Amino acid sequence: MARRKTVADAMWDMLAAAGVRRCYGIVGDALNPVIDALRRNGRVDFVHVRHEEAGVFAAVAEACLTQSPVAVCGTAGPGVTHLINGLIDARKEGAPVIAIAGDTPTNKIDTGTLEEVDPHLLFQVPSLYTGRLVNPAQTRAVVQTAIRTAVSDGGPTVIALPGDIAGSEAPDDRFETVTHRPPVLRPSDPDLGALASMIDAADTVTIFGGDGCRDAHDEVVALAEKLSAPVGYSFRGKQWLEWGNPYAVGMIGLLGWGGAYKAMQECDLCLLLGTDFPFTDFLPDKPKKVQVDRWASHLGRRTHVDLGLVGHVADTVAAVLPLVQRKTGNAHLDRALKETAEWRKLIGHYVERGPETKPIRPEYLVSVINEVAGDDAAFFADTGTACIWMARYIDARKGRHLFGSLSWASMANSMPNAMGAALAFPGRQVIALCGDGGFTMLLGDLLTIVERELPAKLIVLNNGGLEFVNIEMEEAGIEPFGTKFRNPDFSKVAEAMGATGVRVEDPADVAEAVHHVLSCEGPAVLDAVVDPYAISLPPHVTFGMAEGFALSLAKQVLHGKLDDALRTATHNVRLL
Ligand SMILES: Cc1ncc(C[n+]2csc(CCOP(=O)(O)OP(=O)(O)O)c2C)c(N)n1
Ligand SMILES: [Mg+2]
Repeated sequence: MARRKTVADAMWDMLAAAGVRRCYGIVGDALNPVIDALRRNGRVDFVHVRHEEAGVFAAVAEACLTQSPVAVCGTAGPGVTHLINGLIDARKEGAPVIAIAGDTPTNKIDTGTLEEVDPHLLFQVPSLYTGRLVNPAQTRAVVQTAIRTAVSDGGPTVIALPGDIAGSEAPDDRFETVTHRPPVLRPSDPDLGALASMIDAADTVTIFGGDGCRDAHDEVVALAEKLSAPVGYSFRGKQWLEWGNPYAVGMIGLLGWGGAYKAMQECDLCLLLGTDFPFTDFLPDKPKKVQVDRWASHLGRRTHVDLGLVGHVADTVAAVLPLVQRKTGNAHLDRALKETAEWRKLIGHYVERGPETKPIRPEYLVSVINEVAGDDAAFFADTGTACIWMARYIDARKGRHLFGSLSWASMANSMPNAMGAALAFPGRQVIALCGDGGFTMLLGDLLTIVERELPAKLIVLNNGGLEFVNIEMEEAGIEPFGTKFRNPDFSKVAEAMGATGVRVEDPADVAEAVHHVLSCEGPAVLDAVVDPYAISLPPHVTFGMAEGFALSLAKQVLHGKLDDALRTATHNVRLL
């Protein structure tokens, strides 16, 4: 007699039909019938991770890079609580991650039984939708809602599934799901007219773009060309707007560089395209501002806007482009481009002097990686100083991806992010810039990378401490405390775990070590012993905070005086 479908079978049918190709997690108790059904289904690859959180970071990267939903799982109680940090990251990154949370057997719910936790309460913070599947009759509705919400609203959803329900017979139903392409989304004609009038009325326009420019490169560059408008970008916007764009003028914020900050302050009209940039002190007050975003809730929440429009950036810019007049003056654009070129030269100091500067400067290391890496490499940065080096020294190119825990800013994201990317894009070069604190936090999952023979290249910025926090403390006038630790030789750890391990301590060996690690087969760890006193700034220092310190680096960098800042930093004097 043919085997009857279980609830878990039906769930996997629907998830696979929705494009789920992988499920990361750890099995056990309530999830056993779920994993049994996954095995029978055969269309979803189960990636057994060593820590559920690593599985979610991998899923977040995979989901964001592929724009397809990815599943994770954790089993009742502690297994599901391990998912939480990663799921909040998914929420902040807008990643369609569907969590299958093993739940208490239905005959024990609300009795305080072993490992019991209320999924509605637990997932309240990260999840866009939590369905507790306690009756097989709910199957299609709960799974369908979890899929559609994750994909269309861009974020994590949860299916809480007790083992007894997962293994019970599915009802007669059609367990299919339909997928759709993103709809065209642009403002109404009168609003487009208002946007065109504002653009025409402005002598100088600056564009600032974020992640919403993902599919809008050509449209934004065409608009910049017609308006002679400099184009600045957020960290997320960098990968979509920096390459193939003669109008690109860098980033704002404390990771910022180039002419973007001034160009935004000193224009008549600032167009904020697909950005929810949270560091409000860097957004301009003086010019008129228009914001275009796919999400209405983003409009006007970071800064006042004179016009806020709901739309995809590509659709909206394509629609307004024929309506606006070409601008003739180039002075505004030329100023911003000149300032950007000067910044590039300035931050090149670190690189030029790098080969003879001991200890190894992370700026030099990362710029060598930038040169050696391919045009389609996917880069990941841990929260910490790695983000700064990626923002400044890794060039966005057409085929590259730059990714991190950019809004949740969790540590330990980059190695598992790289794992997710390596699984999703076999053969692609995948490089993680790991903090030594971040790397050791989820180190166990190097074993997963090794087991899967994934060619992820893990660059450990071995600075012997939580350098980012060190700098925060120094900036705040607090004596750094609790930020230093002792590291093992990570190349030996890597070798013991089955990966290639290389350690580099002398700047003269950096180029060879990077070449070797990036070109060897399989997983590799480069243990790079770097200068712990490299300049880096916490992203959340505000103008107010920075201005509290007479010689603060932050203040000087905020005012575009990186060269002065370097001179006042004793550890950097030798670079000048
Ligand atoms: C899970 C988590 N814990 C703590 C923090 C606060 N935090 C932000 S950066 C950082 C230091 C990171 O150290 P490391 O990974 O060594 O990178 P480094 O800054 O030294 O390059 C800490 C503790 C965080 N963001 N996430
Ligand atoms: Mg560190």
